[in-house]
Amino acid sequence: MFKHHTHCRACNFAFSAPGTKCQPNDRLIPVLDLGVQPLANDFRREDETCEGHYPLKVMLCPRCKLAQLSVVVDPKTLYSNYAYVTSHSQTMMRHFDELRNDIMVETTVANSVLEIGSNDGTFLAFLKNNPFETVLGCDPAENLAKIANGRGIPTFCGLFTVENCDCQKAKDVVIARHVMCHIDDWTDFMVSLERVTHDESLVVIEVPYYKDMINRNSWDQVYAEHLSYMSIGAMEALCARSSFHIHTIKKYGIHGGSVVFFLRKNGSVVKPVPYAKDEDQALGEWQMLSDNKEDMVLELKSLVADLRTQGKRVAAYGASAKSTVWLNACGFTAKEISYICDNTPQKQYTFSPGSNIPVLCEGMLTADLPDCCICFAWNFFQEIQAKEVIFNKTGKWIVPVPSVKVM
Ligand code: DWN
Repeated sequence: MFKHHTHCRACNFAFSAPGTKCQPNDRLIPVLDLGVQPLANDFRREDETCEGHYPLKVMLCPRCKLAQLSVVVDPKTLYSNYAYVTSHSQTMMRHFDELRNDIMVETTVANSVLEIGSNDGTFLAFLKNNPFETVLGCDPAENLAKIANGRGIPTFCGLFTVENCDCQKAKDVVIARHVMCHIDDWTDFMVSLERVTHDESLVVIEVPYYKDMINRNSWDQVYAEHLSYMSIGAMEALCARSSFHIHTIKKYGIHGGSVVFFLRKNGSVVKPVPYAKDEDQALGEWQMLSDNKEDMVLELKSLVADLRTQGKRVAAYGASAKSTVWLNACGFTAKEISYICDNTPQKQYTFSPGSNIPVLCEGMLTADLPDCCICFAWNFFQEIQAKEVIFNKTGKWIVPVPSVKVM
């Protein structure tokens, strides 16, 4: 199930849905089109049916320049039983440490924390008694909320909405890591934030930064979960119609480049810290990304075809959401890519959405030693390469982002 997106979720600019009569400037501007694709995390076992395919098109708001998908897939379809689990990698733990330190720089009041989109509670477990006494999670994935509650991280299983958060007490810190861009109704989101915060609360919103996507050619972060591709201007437009303002901004390398917006309530005694604004070249940047996407898909297809002609065996590493986007954009199946190695139990012994390439455990790479391996978890490549010492001796890595490269 999906619906057509008809209002910019940042500045609320009303534009006409496809097929209706409208003036040229009141329509979202199409900037990147990946055709029709399966849901990026719809990893299913042999006897399970997939959720189907959906349009994957990025449009740009002509007013605030927020890039956003043309359709919205029902969140219950996407998240009730979710395959993505927060990484336990050293890369992620270093990021948690840096983010926790930056939160503590911005606030002295840190007894209670709510995390929206808390997944299996990994980040909250990191923050518990370090320094937060009270932690609470909120996540719509029943399978992940069960894990979090089982490990002693109290987690409300449901979407973060006004209706669901009324019962919550105000928290000193509210964190939303890589969840805001998954949310359709930002007006409801900001009102919900107001309900769960007090006058001096700190809100910490981490999202992929669209300029890092442009600079790293990471068009593979476009999939049905990512309804919006955040810019500083879009957050400013949203805050302008809310009771929050941007206190400060910090950028991080995690997930291919992310930005954290530290928000505070209007009227807070803490004064905002000046930050650099986006230069507005969004239309040209997205059009360049779209052109680069075409070239990169052709490059990977022709590289894999050449390797197969030479009789080489090609596998992949990291059954990421990004891998699903690549595999479907290239039209690969198990004929081209034998399997994908992955350390997520929820994904192992399933099949990649659309390509039906089997997902196997990490150990398969050393056991099988293919000639080449495409790392679709390119954002963790250094850490992955460092641990796959046997494969490094005999095989070749292919890293597809920011450009298709044989390492
Ligand atoms: O917004 C989102 C981002 C934050 O994470 C979610 N919508 C979905 C998800 O995107 P992703 O699936 O592209 O995320 P990752 O974390 O880049 O995926 C990495 C994949 O690689 C995971 O399936 C785990 C796997 N992996 C592995 O097998 N061995 C990762 C590491 C570091 C490893 O050592």
